[in-house]
Amino acid sequence: MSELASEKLLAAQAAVKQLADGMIVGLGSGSTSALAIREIGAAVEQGLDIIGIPTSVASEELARELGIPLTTLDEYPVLDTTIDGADRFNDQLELIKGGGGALLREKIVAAASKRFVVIADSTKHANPLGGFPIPVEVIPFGVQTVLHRLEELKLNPVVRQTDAGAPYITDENNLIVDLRVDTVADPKQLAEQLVIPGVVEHGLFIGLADEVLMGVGGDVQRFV
Ligand code: ABF
Repeated sequence: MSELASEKLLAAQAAVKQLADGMIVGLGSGSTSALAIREIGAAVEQGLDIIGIPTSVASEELARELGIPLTTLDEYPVLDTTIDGADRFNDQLELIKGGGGALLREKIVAAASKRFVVIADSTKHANPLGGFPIPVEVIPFGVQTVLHRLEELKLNPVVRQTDAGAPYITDENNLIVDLRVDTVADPKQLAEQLVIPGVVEHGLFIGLADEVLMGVGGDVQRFV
């Protein structure tokens, strides 16, 4: 196993250890979350009694395959905890998420959780926050207007495409616009600038994470 994969696994295992019987658990998206979902699947097989709420179609399919009982936000509008990955995080626990395109459901689930635990490998730690495009989920009807405003703000917006060259469509049937900015000096200020009609949500997660568990070498470092 590569060092990166092992760091992800260590972080995922540390987060899954925190789970207890009776919890409603948000299941994140991406490769690190997939490792956590696999660990949860194994724990459920051993008798752990939790119910999951997936943040993406991909995570839902994986959880179903593993036999993890699932529910919805309609049934449980408040979750006990959510375990999810991130593209970048800083020492203030501010995150860039959504490289995998699931930021809208991820943010809804994280915000509905009493506890939000982020799992990451050591390449995700960035002070200042940056080094990864910031995704913005946009309603197709308003995309040109939103792009115009983002250009005015000098945020270098690019509509995300699939490998086949078609526009990338999210689980909620929206488009993703990636902001190609290097570093974000003031994430809160940028988040305020992104309140634009037509923008459904953006990938800056501020004031949501309770802790980040980062695999580094053979250890797990905890940021709170
Ligand atoms: C999700 O998966 C996303 O918010 C983030 O974009 C991505 C991280 O993926 P990985 O764990 O594969 O680096 O958590």
